Amino acid sequence: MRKDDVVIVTCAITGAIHTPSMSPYLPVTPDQIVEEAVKAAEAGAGMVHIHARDPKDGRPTTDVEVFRYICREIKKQSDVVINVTTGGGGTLGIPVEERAKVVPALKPEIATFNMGSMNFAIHPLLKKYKEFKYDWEPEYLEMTRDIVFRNTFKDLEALSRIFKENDTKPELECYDIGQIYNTAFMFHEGYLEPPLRLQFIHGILGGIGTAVEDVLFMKQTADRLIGRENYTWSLVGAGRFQMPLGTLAVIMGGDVRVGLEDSLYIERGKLAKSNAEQVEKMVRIVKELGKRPATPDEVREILGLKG
Ligand code: KMH
Ligand code: ZN
Repeated sequence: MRKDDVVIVTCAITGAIHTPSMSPYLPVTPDQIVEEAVKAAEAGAGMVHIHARDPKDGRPTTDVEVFRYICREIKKQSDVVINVTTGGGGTLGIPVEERAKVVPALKPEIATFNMGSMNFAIHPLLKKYKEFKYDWEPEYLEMTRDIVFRNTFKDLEALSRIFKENDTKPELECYDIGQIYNTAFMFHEGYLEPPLRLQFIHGILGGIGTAVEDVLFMKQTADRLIGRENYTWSLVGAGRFQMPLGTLAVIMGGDVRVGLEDSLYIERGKLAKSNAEQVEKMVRIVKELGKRPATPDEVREILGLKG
């Protein structure tokens, strides 16, 4: 039985949204990603969420060997739970088997499982950031105007098979209400086994917004369709909603994700100097609210990971 004063703080280290020119603190080489992950764990993150980037130019990649190196080096220094992405790098439009090949290759304890097709646009960042070090950066942002982040039911079925075969726990990423319905469908049809792990992602252009009502709507819909006893949940607030919505999630009894994947800032107008800085801030908030961050072993127990 989970203690209700314990909160899982996840740190998403680099992601595939931000590009190297946007912040000098965004880790892009494998060694930088490893170092940031280890420091985030030392600051109180019980889980780190990992994307890989091309060591040459920081472009997101699905190269399994880069993931293998990053995971191996983190494990040498920390027992933090490693959650790898199957969300895609390089282009969000690539087929699901390609995006998920890291699962059979590394058999991670937990990995992301995106719950539906949607627009997933980051091109508005082109207005904010005008100077780029690499040519791929503006092209990558522009591309998101015209691609669909594809996760059809056939894809979801394929993914659920891949996760089961490798005993990897799916973290079910829901960016909008319809994806809670998709999750409930997949659960009731037997593709997903309880206890489910959901993550509500608020503030991606193409998904649900960042109002308190939006969070309540996601949570209440999940309770109604899936059943409170069948899942645990975490929340991501994108951009400037990272800390406020994270705080709301902690108050509501959920878990929380921070990290430079989701926001480059520590406060309005001030870049975060590291992932650990954001973890420290969230851990301070968690403690102020009378709770504490879960250790990696508590994360394993709460989520039922293979360890
Ligand atoms: N980039 C986040 C909004 C994934 O990696 O598959 C969602 C995410 C999903 O982290
Ligand atoms: Zn991610």
